[in-house]
Parts: sequence; structure tokens; C-alpha cells
Amino acid sequence: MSIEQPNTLDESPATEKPSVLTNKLPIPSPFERVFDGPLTQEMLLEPSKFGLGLVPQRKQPNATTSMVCGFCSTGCSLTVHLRDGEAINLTPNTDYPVNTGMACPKGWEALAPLSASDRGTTPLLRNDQGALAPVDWSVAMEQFTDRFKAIQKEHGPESVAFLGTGQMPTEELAFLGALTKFGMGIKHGDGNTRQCMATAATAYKQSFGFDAPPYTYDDFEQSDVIILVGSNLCIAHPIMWQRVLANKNNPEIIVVDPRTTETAVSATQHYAIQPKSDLTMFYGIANILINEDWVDHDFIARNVNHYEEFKQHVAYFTPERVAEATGISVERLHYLARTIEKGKRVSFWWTMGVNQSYEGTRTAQAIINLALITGNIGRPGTGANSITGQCNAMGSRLYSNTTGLLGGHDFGKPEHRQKVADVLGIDAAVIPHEASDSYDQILEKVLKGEIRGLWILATNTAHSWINQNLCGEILDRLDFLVVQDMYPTTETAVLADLYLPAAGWGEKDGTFINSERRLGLIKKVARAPGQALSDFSIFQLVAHYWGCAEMFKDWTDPEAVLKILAKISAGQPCDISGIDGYRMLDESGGVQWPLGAGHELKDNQRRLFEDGKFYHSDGKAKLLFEAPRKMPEPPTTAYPFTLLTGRGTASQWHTQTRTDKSSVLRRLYPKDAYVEINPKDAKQLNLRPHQHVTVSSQRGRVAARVFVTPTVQKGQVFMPMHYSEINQLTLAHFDPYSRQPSYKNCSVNIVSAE
Ligand SMILES: Nc1nc2c(c(=O)[nH]1)N[C@H]1C(S)=C(S)[C@@H](COP(=O)(O)OP(=O)(O)OC[C@H]3O[C@@H](n4cnc5c(=O)[nH]c(N)nc54)[C@H](O)[C@@H]3O)O[C@H]1N2
Ligand SMILES: Nc1nc2c(c(=O)[nH]1)N[C@H]1C(S)=C(S)[C@@H](COP(=O)(O)OP(=O)(O)OC[C@H]3O[C@@H](n4cnc5c(=O)[nH]c(N)nc54)[C@H](O)[C@@H]3O)O[C@H]1N2
Ligand code: SF4
Ligand SMILES: [Mo]
Repeated sequence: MSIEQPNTLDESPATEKPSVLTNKLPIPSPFERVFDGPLTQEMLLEPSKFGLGLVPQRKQPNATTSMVCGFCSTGCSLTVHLRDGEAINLTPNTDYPVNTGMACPKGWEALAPLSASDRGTTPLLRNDQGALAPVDWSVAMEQFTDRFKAIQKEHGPESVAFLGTGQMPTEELAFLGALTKFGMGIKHGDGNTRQCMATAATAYKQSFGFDAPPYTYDDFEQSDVIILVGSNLCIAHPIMWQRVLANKNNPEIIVVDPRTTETAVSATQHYAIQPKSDLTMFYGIANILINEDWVDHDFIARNVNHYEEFKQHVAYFTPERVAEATGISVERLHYLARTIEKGKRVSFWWTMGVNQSYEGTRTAQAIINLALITGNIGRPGTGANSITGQCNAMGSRLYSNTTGLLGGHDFGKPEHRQKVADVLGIDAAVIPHEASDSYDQILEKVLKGEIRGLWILATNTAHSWINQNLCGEILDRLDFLVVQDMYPTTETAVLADLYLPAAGWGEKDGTFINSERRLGLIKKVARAPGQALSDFSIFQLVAHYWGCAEMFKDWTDPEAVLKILAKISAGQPCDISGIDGYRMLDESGGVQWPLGAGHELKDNQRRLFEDGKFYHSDGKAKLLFEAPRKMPEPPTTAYPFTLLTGRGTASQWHTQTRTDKSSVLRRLYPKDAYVEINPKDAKQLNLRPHQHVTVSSQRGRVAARVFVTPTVQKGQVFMPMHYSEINQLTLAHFDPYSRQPSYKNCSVNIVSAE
């Protein structure tokens, strides 16, 4: 890749107040070394002695450095090849415990989005003619503070909110959360992790007492029965799927998914259930396990609460009833239960087919319950394992300071607020006493005029949010919308009053926490174009202009922030106080939490609950359950199909702002929206392959092309989420506990558009 505009100021934009921009990157970044002064002979010979071990040596043409990928939560390590300190190419790292030399197409193409021609190079402010026009950072920051402060003055501090992401490093997420909530008096901020992981986080908290996915990827290789629920691993987590294939136990691979996905095709058992019948299905499986006495009584007695109530609850879910609701025969239900019973190391995995549901929390817990009653947790190859989505979804769950106080703490607990305040050296009184409103509640308040100013960072709300019919109107109602993104061209950024150009993955340092709780490093190997700044530097600027920089005087650089967070985490289940800095992460192949201070990192494949102790005060896990509910929008004569949505190909990432920038990736997926339909339905509707159709729901109509395929069942259709029209169709409804949108069930009609 080429970096067209040499930025002599590097991280320092033109501003009248440059004092806050003197931060130095903690890992001596290649650029700092190349531009900041000569390395001595001694340093070159023994770089680690001088804290330079990660630094590609100047003028060394073949220097490399490794960092984790910035797309999915697998957290593969990529070796970046540098010439004169600039990234020119990359290859998968052969020496990292996660991916052991493999990467998916997105990983291979991870540098391409950085050099896209539509990168934001300066802040843009909407002018009197209604157009976004370039301004310098000082004007941008003055507008930012003046406008937001004016709104807060007129309508109260809660009239400004933010929507963040699971795609920024932990240090930036923590900075955003602390800056807004402690520094700017903002109470409400949420992120796209709500669209993705809120259900799993809520389910774990309620069941285990803490949001704690118990597994390590090695479990994929250790299991003899692997059960994937609503998870299309081949497409969404291809390198995890490689780990499944590396399993030498000849495992049963079981997929529960209404579609015959790429993963289901490769499985040994596929249960093509009716959409949203999972809860009934898993209660039914529990019923069989209990009736056949295929449960682990010792484990239950020692480590689990509410077993008797659970037993009574599932008694209703007889195989006959369950077969009727799920479309899976009584014999096959028995076969699945029997497979679980026969397995010595059974692992249960789930992703969005579970989380994105109006009863997702209880469904996730129905899976957790199966692991608990069969004692399949805390041993190699077992677990009730939620797979995360975005590269730093886990970091956002623990450190974004939105639903939970920094470090997995609780806003509602005075002792937690005091602990965090003490570490940060701030007055505990500035810490809100309650968690933030959720994404949907924030947008609802915008609609009601209660929230007038919104700061959206690293998420593309105007494409990905479920309530698309209202979303445009909602964002339009704001007095002031700030969008901070790598590109000013996203569906959301074009609506902004102020656009702030952000550096992306590869242009900054920090850490991501992957699905198996592993902190991995990202590094600055390229310079952001023009005046674009890392989100970290933008937060420093905001703190300065807002007048709360003093509160963040120790937040000098990402590594300093990681050290602060490590202190905050001490004593928590997600304790990382034993991580003493970036060097440790770099040298050890990442580190899984927990690692408390004073604990040696002996094993880098660690799982939780090996001692059977959970995080509730009595040390036991809870079996939680509830009656299943009907799908709120079942098919009707007017809208006869259930629309499933999700990932289309391994080469497409979400709203495509990044993957669309790679010519290699673009060749690997269809350009325009398409809808997959069963051959029988296509025949009945007289539709031929590739025909143009209109897909409509009660909320919207979108154009698409027909893909006729038996991978979707009769009466169901599938559309990938990557095309901007998709959420004009979906129905805005949510899980009551997690407030996660239920993206994968609404009713649609299909008619020819030719
Ligand atoms: N290539 C690629 N990889 C990605 C991403 C990407 O955009 N592109 N995004 C990342 C992110 S953020 C996430 S969250 C993950 C998502 O990873 P996944 O959850 O694996 O992906 P999805 O395709 O959204 O949904 C998985 C499956 O749920 C099924 N499903 C729908 N309804 C139901 C139901 O009622 N029950 C059951 N059992 N299954 C159902 C769908 O048919 C689909 O195959 O992927 C991550 N990885
Ligand atoms: N119908 C339907 N809708 C869905 C889903 C579904 O399955 N079906 N899945 C949902 C899920 S699980 C998810 S996670 C969401 C994802 O939805 P989004 O978060 O909206 O999707 P992205 O395209 O990843 O948006 C990330 C944005 O951040 C920008 N960006 C990337 N890196 C940086 C950075 O370092 N700094 C800054 N400031 N900006 C950056 C990118 O350019 C992009 O605009 O979509 C949800 N929407
Ligand atoms: S599997 Fe995920 S982390 Fe690995 S290379 Fe692909 S996108 Fe990156
Ligand atoms: Mo996600």
C-alpha cells in the first residue's frame, strides 16, 4: 500500500493548542523511530534491552512485526512486512496460539482499506449551504465542545449521548467511556456490541454471576462432541472452523440452524429447526436427558442451583410437543440427547442465531443449562461457549464503561464506584449510579426530543441498526450529530453535522480481547492519511477542549491506559493486573484473562470454572428458564416468508465500509443485494435464478436478485446483512433482558420486479 500524503506532523494536527498532542506511542512505533532520531549501534544489536524489541530496524528492508487482525473476534495474528517502517504486505503469523499460520480473506486483505481513496483526511463541518466542508482540528473541536455544551446547558447533561463500538482497542473504548461519563457529564452511551453480544453478556451474568465465556480455542480440538447453535463458523469465524477441523478425536459436529449453511454441510448432524424454536428444542433435550437420567448429579449437587424447579419446568417439553414446534422428529431429538450423553467432552457454542432473538437471553441460558446439568464445563473440550463477533467485542463488554462500570464493575455499587475513582484519582461523585440506557432507548429518546446531541463512533448506525425506517428520521431530529469514522462516505457519516477523521486498525496501537478472553496487540504500522488521528488522540483533544484534560493527565498513551485498566481490574473475575505492559502481550502470544498480579503465565490455553466455582456469592451457577414465546411477526398470507439475515461470505464485513475497498475481496461476493429462496417456493412463485424481485415487509421494500437454493427451507428466505437496504425490512423488537435486536425473524413477501 502507499501512503500518499506524508504527514510531517504525524499525530499532531494543526491546532492552536498542541500541548495535549505530545503523547508518545508506547510501543516505539516504526514511524517514531524512523522519524524521531537515530538508533545507536548498541540499540540495534540488542534492541530488547532498550525497549525496542518490537521496532523494525531502520533501513532493514525485510523487517516484520506481528499484530492481531482488526476484523473478527477470532483474533488471528498477522505478520506485517515493513519497508522503511511502512507496512507493505502481510502474512498470517505461524507462531501464534490462535491461528497457527492461517488467515481468512479479510485478514489477508486487511491493509487494503487503509489506502482507500475515500479515507477522511480532515474534519468536515456542515456549512450554511448544508454541505460538509473541510475545517481544521481547532475549529472542529471548538464546534464539538460549543455545540454539545450549549445543548447540555439548554436541555440538561443527559441530552447528549454517544454510540460506540466493539471495533476500537480497549484503551480507546475505556477512554471514550471515562471521558464522556466522568469528564463530560454524559450519562447515556451504548455501542454496536448491543446488536451483537448483549444477550450472551446478560445470560452469562445471570447464570454465572459474571460475563465470563469459559473456553479456550483448544477446546475446539479437545471435544468429542461439538454443538454449534445459530453459528455459521465456516463463514463468520473461518479460522475457528479450522480449529474444529484440526480436532483429532473424530468428533460429532452438530449444527442447529434453520439453514443448511456451509457449516451445516460439513457437520455430522444438522438439525434444521424452525426459526426461533431453539428454546423449546433445548428444554426438550433437557427433558430427555433428565428422564433418561443422563445428567451429572454430582456436578449439579455441588455447583448448580434451581435444579428441581428446572426439572419441573422442562417436564412440559415432551419430545412430541418439541417435535411439533421445531420440525425435528422425536427420534432425532433422542439421537441428539443420546449423542450428548455418550460424549465425554461436549462443548456447546452459539452465536447470532441465538443472541439476536426476542428471547435470546433465555435461549443462551437454555444452552448453558444443558452444559451445567451434564457437567460439561470446566474441563478440556467442554463449555457453554458464546463466540463473540467483532475484534474487540469482549473489550467493549468489560471496558467501554457503558452497561458496566470499567473493568466489569457495577455502576450501582458504591464500593465499585469508589474503587474505580480511587484508581483514577477522581471524585467518586462524578460516576453515574446506573448503567447507561441501551441503544434502542437512546434512539427512542432522540425521537422524543430528549436527546439532542449524538456522537457516533466506529459504527454505521444508518445501515446496521434494526429500525431503519425510523433511523434516518431519528438522526435527522438531532440538533448536532458528530460521526467519527475512517471514512466520511458511510451511510451514517454523510448525515453528520461534524465528521471527525479517524485512524484505523494498523494506524494505531492498542489491545483487543478476542473470543477466548485473550488480549492481543495491535500496532501502528502505517500512518493515517492527512490529518486523520487515532481515536485515542481525538479523545485527548476533546478532553483538552472540553476542559477536563486534568482528569486524564495520566492517560498519556494507550499502554499507560492499559496499565490503569489493569489496576482497576484487580480482584475482578476479568483481572488483568498481572499484565505488566505491551511487551508481555507481544512476547507471550497474547494473554487470556484472568491473570492477577503475582501470577505467572504458565499456560496460555486456560479455561474457567475448573474448580466448579462460579461467580455468584454462593459459588454456584443458576439454572434460569422461562416459557417460550411466539414469534411476534409470524408469516401471513400477505407476507408468507420468514426472513433470516446474517453473514453472506467470508469476504464481506458488516456494512462493507472496509471490505468493499479491497479489489480482491470485491471479486469474492455478489455486488448487489440478493435473496436466497427454496426451489419449491421459487417454482410456486414462478421465479427463475437471478431474477430481479422486490422483497417487502410491513416496513419497507427492497430490490434484490433471486438465488434459488435448497439451503433455505420452504417458507423461509435468507438475505445477507452487508447490503444497506436490509434493515428496512427487519422488525424492531428486542430481548427484554439484553435489549439486543432480534434481526433474524420477520415476515416478508417476494414479487417479481421484471
Ligand atoms: N465474514 C464475516 N465474518 C464475520 C462478520 C462479518 O460481517 N463477516 N461479523 C462478525 C460478527 S460482529 C459477528 S456477531 C459474527 C456472527 O457470526 P454468526 O452468528 O455465525 O453469523 P450470522 O450469519 O449472523 O448468524 C448465524 C446463523 O444463525 C442462523 N439463524 C437464524 N435464525 C436462527 C434461529 O432461530 N435459530 C438458530 N439456531 N439459528 C438461526 C442463520 O441461519 C445463520 O446461519 O460474525 C463475525 N464474523
Ligand atoms: N439485518 C441484520 N443487521 C445486523 C446484523 C444481522 O445479523 N442482521 N448483525 C448486527 C451485528 S452482530 C453487528 S456487530 C452490527 C455491525 O454493524 P456496524 O458496527 O454498523 O458495522 P461496521 O460496518 O463494522 O461499522 C463499523 C464502522 O466503523 C468504522 N471504523 C472501523 N475502524 C475504525 C476505527 O478504528 N475508528 C473509527 N472511528 N472508525 C472505525 C468503519 O469504517 C465503519 O463505518 O450489525 C448488526 N446488524
Ligand atoms: S478469521 Fe477473523 S481474525 Fe482471523 S483473519 Fe479472518 S477476520 Fe481476521
Ligand atoms: Mo456482531
